[in-house]
Amino acid sequence: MGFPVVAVVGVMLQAQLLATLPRIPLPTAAPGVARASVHQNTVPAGRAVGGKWRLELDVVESAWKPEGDNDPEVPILAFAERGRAPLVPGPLLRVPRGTRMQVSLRNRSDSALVIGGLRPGVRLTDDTVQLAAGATREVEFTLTAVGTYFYWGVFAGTTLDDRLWKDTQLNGAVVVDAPGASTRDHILLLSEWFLPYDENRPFEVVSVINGKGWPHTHTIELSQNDSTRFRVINTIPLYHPLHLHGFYYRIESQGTGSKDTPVPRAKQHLSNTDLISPNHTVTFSFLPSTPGNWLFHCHFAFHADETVTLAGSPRDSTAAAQLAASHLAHGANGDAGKAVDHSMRGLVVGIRVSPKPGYQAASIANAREVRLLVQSQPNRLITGATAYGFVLQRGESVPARDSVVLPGPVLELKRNQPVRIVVRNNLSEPTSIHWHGLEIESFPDGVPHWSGLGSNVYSQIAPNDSFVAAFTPPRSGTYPYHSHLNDRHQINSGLYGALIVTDTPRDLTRDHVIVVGGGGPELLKKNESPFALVNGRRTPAPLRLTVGQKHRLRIVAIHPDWRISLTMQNDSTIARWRALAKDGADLPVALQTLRPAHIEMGPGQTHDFEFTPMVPGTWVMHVRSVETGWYIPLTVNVGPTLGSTK
Ligand SMILES: [Cu+2]
Repeated sequence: MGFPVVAVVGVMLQAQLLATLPRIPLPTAAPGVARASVHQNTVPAGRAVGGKWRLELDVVESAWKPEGDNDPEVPILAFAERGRAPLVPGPLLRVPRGTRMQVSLRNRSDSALVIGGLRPGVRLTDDTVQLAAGATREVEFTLTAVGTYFYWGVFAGTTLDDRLWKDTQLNGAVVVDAPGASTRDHILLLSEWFLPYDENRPFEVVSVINGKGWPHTHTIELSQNDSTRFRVINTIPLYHPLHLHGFYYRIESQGTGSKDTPVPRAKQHLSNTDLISPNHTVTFSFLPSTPGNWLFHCHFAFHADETVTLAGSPRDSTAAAQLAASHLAHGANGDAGKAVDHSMRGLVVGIRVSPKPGYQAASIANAREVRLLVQSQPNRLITGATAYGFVLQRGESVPARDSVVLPGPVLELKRNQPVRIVVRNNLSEPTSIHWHGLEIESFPDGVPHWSGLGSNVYSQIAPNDSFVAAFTPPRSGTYPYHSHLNDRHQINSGLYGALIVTDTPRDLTRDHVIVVGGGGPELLKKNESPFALVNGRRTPAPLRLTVGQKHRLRIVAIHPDWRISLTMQNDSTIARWRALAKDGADLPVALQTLRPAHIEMGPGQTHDFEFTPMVPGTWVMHVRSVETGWYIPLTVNVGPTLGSTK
């Protein structure tokens, strides 16, 4: 299956049109409105009054700076405790289970609103409060269901999913604690301010965690080996594949916003990358066992890059005109590949783990050396674009400088065996490589200007320079490795592959790798790439299986822009496979179940399955983006037993 040429040309024409339209100035807040403050959900709002907990919430016109002091300020409606500054996110509602709540709501804006989410466990239709402009209402209820939730506001006549810029920050965390439970946790509320235009102009958007986008998000400070809990609330009407660097976590509960469901202990498994649905919550805990600087971030590249920043957005018509002129000068796609312009933005939080006294990093003695070259090959991809990719150097003979392998070669590492991966950058731009999911020291983790410990901070790999990533992989499993610099461009162009840690060498007749990744750079600065590859091709080579044998299928999802779905079927029959591992960690026995061969995955996730075909024949693994765009079938041929006469 290929892309119709017509569609590609259409998209390119659109790209040229878009580039000619200037951005227009952002809306500005009315003079004199209150400035919203941001906060980290550490101090519960309200006060005890006669055996009840009283909370007085106003909705006010406000001005908010979602990024730095010199970045744009935008108008919003915000929640404020009566008599106090408006807050993004709204004031924290946190009480013990059984608390009788008395909430006073006042709408000081000039728009009719609907407020909801204050009474978790109550049906949505019973849990909304109509609030006309200028109106005040009192509601009283008891909070009975332990968990993580959020309250919200929307313009009357619209729903949570309709919110655009003005009402998008009307969100506040709700946490109901079991009596005596620890409240030492971190509550992270994701929101976005989104302004689309009717004309063919780039939209304006900023995505934030607790009111700020990277690099202005609040850094979470942890102590080595001091276990912690995150409560994550997604008020954005989009999925996010959230990734924790360096550590595995266990999901303790998953919520819909109004209902929070604990995960039984036997079904809690280790993972490091999970999709959070729109308006859902997730609560997980982890042990930060290795000190240094780590990240928790969205693994959709365009939720953690220049797409989701207002920095540089025009604030007046002069700036808009200048920006339009520079766009024209660069052409439709002229600056997409310049890593020098790139920095992370949006849905990224830093985590700093302070070392225990006397901490010493494990020494990497007697390491095996692997030489990994980062190179490019012009005109290799469907668009005629340059492919970026990896190639392994074996022995003394140096691979051609314009050779790349798509996807990157499988890096085969042995558990507990130290390795020195010498990454040589033969690109004409900087790069950086992240070993996704490996529990290693921070310094080789590969986040430019962040990974490291104390003053020993890693930078990036300059053109013609090398970096030695030295570590000892502690766990056998399936992982991605990929660029962590200018991710959207570099990963879509091919800088990704599978890294497999084993105890014993793999039997390649029974152990198969399926890597789903990018197939070409985005065509427009703010749009996703419509191209994908399975095992480096749009028509991937068939897998060859043997009847009656157990086969391990290792699936790596590393397309930076899309959720993908994989379904293995034979006509209308869906195969059955046994789940073995997720994100490199073996599943608990209770989860190693036989199930239909269907899985949805976000970028950065891996899943291992065991498949035992019982009859010869042909299966097809249907690989597609969940949202739209592309479909790639992978044929799975099941041959007779070796030595069989039939
Ligand atoms: Cu995201």
